[in-house]
Amino acid sequence: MYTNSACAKINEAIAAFIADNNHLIEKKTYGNGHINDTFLLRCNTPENQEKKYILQRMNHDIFKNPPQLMENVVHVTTYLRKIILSQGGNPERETLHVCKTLDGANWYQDSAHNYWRMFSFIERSMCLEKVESEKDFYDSAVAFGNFQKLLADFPVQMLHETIPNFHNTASRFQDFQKAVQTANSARAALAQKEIVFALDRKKETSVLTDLLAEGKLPLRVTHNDTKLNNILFDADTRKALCIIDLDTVMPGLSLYDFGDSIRFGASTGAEDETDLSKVELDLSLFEAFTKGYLEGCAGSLTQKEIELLPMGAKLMTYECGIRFLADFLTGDHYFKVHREHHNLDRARTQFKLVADMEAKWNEIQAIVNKYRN
Ligand code: ADP
Ligand code: GN1
Ligand code: MG
Repeated sequence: MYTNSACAKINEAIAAFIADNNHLIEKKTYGNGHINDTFLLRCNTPENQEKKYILQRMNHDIFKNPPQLMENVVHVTTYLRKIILSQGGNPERETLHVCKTLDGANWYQDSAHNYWRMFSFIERSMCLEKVESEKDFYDSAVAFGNFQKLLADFPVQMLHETIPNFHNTASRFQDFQKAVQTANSARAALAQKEIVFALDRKKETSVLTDLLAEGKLPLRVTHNDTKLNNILFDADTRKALCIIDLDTVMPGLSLYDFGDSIRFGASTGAEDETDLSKVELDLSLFEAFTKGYLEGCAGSLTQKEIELLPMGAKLMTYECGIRFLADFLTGDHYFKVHREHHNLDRARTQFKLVADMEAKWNEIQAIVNKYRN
């Protein structure tokens, strides 16, 4: 069982990764991820140097097979490391480095069955929780596009599917319908308007998966969780530096990566903003990301993919909304929540954005058309 109190085992995990002659100066919770438990460790080495690490307890309720997940992460980072080196880059900063346990393994299972992993902390980097300038967002787009391009020849058969049907919106819709049927009635009453909004859009849920099945969209190796806080920026140059959170790197559609970035970064409000008047799609940010993503993919996207970028944005936003709402209706077991009705607030921002995308559909398409050919 994956429980919150299991972090009591953190010292056991630290001892599995860090040798006795390193002095632990500090450990603290870190970052704003919704899924794993992330800690920053500061150590003093025997040479009296400070070294930082990111220690994470992987959420094994969500990722059912953490050893397979770590196999993916090691394969992908080893592959990226070689390409980055061959291009004259610095792999220590431009991709994650998985630290081994003292026994030489890529992960550790503690006595309460929690799975842990450790990464070198990327120094002089920063993580943005919200877009602060068009340039930041453009840079993140180039980096996510480039990430996909770098993995274009990665041997797909080596990747495990860490969460099956992760961005299969039609299958997410079915899960959502089940959540509505089994919902806590008080919560369902609070979310009536949102439930109707979600059910009304059933028809569109299979648009992308149908095109994939018909062979009209190519399956690629994609990141699948391209929100802005899954990229580190160089604190000195403010350039996009390293794509992190590789837990869901799997075969997918380019539209998933494009769409998920838009839903998080091109919104004028935070993902959990409660004042919905502050939430809309910023067309300038949409344009900056579209331009950057196409540049990062460097001509590898097909005309069909480009044509469907608006649909990718809308469906990823809608999908995230129904996932938040389903979690709210069934008791908040998936996404970490920090206040009452947090997941409902999150679902509301996603649906507000979907509605705004629908209202601005012609403008969005015009922007994408501008960058076609
Ligand atoms: P989650 O899956 O819960 O979102 P992430 O892997 O995204 O977890 O990590 C959470 C946060 O920790 C990130 O948003 C980032 O701020 C920070 N982080 C993760 N890995 C590193 C790293 N190697 N160096 C520096 N910061 C990191
Ligand atoms: C989760 O792990 P994190 O916080 O980067 C989730 C994404 C959602 C996102 C919403 C494995 O991402 O799918 O889009 O929250 N990750 C997983 O903020 O479910
Ligand atoms: Mg993350």
